[in-house]
Amino acid sequence: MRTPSEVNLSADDLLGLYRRMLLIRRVEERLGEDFKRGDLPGPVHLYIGEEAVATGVCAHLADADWIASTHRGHGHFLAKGGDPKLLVAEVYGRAGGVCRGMGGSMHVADFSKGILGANGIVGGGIGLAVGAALAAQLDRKGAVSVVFFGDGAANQGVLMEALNVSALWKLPLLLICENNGFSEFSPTETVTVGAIADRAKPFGVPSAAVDGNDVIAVWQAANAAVRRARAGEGPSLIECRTYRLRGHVESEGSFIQERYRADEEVAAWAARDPIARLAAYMDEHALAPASAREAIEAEIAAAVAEAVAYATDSPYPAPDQARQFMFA
Ligand SMILES: Cc1ncc(C[n+]2csc(CCOP(=O)(O)OP(=O)(O)O)c2C)c(N)n1
Repeated sequence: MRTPSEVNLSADDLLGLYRRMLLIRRVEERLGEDFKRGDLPGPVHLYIGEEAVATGVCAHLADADWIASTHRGHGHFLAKGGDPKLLVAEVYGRAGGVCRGMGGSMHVADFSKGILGANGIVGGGIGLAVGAALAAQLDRKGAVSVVFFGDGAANQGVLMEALNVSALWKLPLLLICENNGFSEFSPTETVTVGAIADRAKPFGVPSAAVDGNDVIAVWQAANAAVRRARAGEGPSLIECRTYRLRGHVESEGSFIQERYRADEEVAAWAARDPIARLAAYMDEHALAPASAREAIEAEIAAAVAEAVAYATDSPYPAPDQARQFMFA
């Protein structure tokens, strides 16, 4: 990691990144426990281990900017400023959820926060984000559009279409690939050839490959790409190498018996946990006392408890509403 003088982030900025990553982590740990108890109405794909990507990118965004997300979308929602109460209630399937409990984990969306939604279609967010980038360009207010997608989604043809049209029209778009080494249970190298970052090259789109478990590295790469997009210079692709510390989906133990990754591999990535790494960086450079992080931990524990209480108190949607709100 770099020295603080090389990093244009204050101690408060770093604590802000720490707070956001920890919020994602603690909310999702709770959802994982809820799933294990059988309390959730559907499956959840947890983002635990990948928090630095959404956090480092969304730190540059305002409500007027857009993001489109994936089936692993809770982290993007929270990083973009989505309300944890509305997220948890949505995952619980309650009427107080951000989509009235009718979307669930894979469809958390909040247009008032610029969140176009999680997405059950692998690669589905890419086209949505191109559309939002075109709208932002036509609006001329300097907004940008960001899509998060997995390494598996990088093999969908829509990525090439997005690179082509966004380069041609200089759209304010960030393509953020979260390369966590797997598509479901297939190691990336068994289904993907070449470096994903290189896919931008033939289109003349700048690209970078960064350590996706280093929130400062992600922040820096996203900073350059967002500035470029806001200046009307067009799209960028950033490949963030990261790892999901949990399964593909929390229910996977019920349908996949064989091990698809070694304990040593999981342990090696756990040792590169993005949250612990940022804490170690702050300690190493005496940027914030441990007590500041303890206060954040307590603040987040309270926020998670509040979100769970709000969600638990919220009723299920009325059955006769099942076909309402489907079209706008
Ligand atoms: C178009 C489409 N094809 C297949 C699936 C089934 N599917 C769900 S998640 C997934 C793997 C996605 O891998 P990746 O994009 O790398 O994201 P990750 O789960 O690793 O975050 C697949 C194939 C789907 N949801 N949509």
